[in-house]
Amino acid sequence: HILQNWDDILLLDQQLSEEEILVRDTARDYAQNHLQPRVLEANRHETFDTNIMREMGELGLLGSTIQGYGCAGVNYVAYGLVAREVERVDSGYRSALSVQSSLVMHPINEWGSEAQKEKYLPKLATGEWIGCFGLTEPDVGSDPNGMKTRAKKVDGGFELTGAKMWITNSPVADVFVVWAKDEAGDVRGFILEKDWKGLSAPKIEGKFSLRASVTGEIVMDRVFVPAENQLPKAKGLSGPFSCLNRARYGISWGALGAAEFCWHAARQYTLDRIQFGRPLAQTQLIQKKLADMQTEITLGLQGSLRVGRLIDTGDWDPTMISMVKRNSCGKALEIARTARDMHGGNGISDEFHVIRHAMNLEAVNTYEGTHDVHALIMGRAQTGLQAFF
Ligand code: TGC
Ligand code: FAD
Repeated sequence: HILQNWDDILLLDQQLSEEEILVRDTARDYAQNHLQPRVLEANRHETFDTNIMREMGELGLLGSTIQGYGCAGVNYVAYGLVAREVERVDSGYRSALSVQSSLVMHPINEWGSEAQKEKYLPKLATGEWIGCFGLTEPDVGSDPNGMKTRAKKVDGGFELTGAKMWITNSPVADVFVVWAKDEAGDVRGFILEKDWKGLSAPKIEGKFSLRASVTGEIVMDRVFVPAENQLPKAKGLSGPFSCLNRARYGISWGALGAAEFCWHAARQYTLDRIQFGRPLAQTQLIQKKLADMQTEITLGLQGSLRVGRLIDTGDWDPTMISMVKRNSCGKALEIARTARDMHGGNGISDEFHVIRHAMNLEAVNTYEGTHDVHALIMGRAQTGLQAFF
């Protein structure tokens, strides 16, 4: 039999290099042995242990695609495999990894000066410094071009005023990559640091999703930013969007990791649970659900792998990323809800983990471009007509 593992029906492992498998296994070992044991309490009490960043840094998981500056320099397939393993445990932990790597380290590496790279990247790579990314505002989410945050030119730099909302890690961040419009109306990127005058990052309380990840605001009241802290090479929305491309790609793998957890849990639960004198897994309805889960996850992973290979060879376009981000998030959310249902009453207990994944995936389906916004991006690409407004 070629098919050794029921959970790898298209032999994905065969498509990976030795190095990719090594990275994947390192992340899997860490996630299963060091994240899984903490997640229940973290989710219950809405706490994020910042040591996790240091631990990920030690393993080379932060900014892992960057060459130099203490980063591992692996390919985008390996980055995706790591996201899958971390999100198999919790989407909130993958969020922390995505933000640090794709939304904070990537823009500094891509758009920053040499001095900025040398100052910030090594400490972000080890997790000594935690970063956050401020694009969304209270009145501006899907349409970031409408941002109100302003950067006013002053002697020696800029003065930033505005508010960012729903910012992963902002309450614990040392480094803030913030996007603001300058006096000419161009979107520009700035690196701010904790405790600068006029800068605060209050925590958003009461989330029912991603409770193991800390989310906050960024409030800027005439924060002075020295000229050397402007990202010199980013001008226009392509600056923040280039970060989103990478994070969205990682999410396309990550969401499927969460879905795999839910699929495996539902399979095992229905094998073990006897009703009407036989395992639930011996009923047609349950087997159909398991078959649907296997199909969506397996095809989804093939899509993410293909996009990863295209990113690695430079033959990619953001529309492909919209497709896999949208597909993985929508399908994973559906799978998590179905797995929750298949666990019956136990499915609403956090000790079975599926309800946590389902709640997390609600946010994952919304952030980094909502499910419908990605449909509009794809629709625009194939018709040439924009339907946003
Ligand atoms: P549009 O006219 O399409 O483009 C403006 C400029 O940007 C360029 N561009 C891109 N560049 C690189 N990659 C992409 N994906 C790009 N998309 C557009 C474009 O070429 C143009 O450049 P230029 O030089 O000609 O000016 O802009 P639009 O305003 O019509 O865009 C509409 C839309 C819907 C596509 C866009 O605004 C969008 O994607 N909205 C969704 C917003 C979003 O995803 N926010 C995410 C916030 S961060 C977050 O959620 C982090 S959660 C992380 C975690 O915890 O894991
Ligand atoms: P809106 O844009 O107001 O959308 C509301 C609804 O309207 C959605 O269903 C949407 O699909 C729909 N809609 C919007 N436009 C259209 C249209 N033209 N046609 C049809 N339907 C439309 N942002 C950051 O910058 N940094 C972060 O670190 C970050 N982390 C986050 C963490 C969490 C837990 C969450 C929940 C969000 C985070 N975000 C972050 C913000 C996230 O990116 C936004 O929530 C997301 O982009 C959607 O914006 P919005 O919430 O304002 O919704």
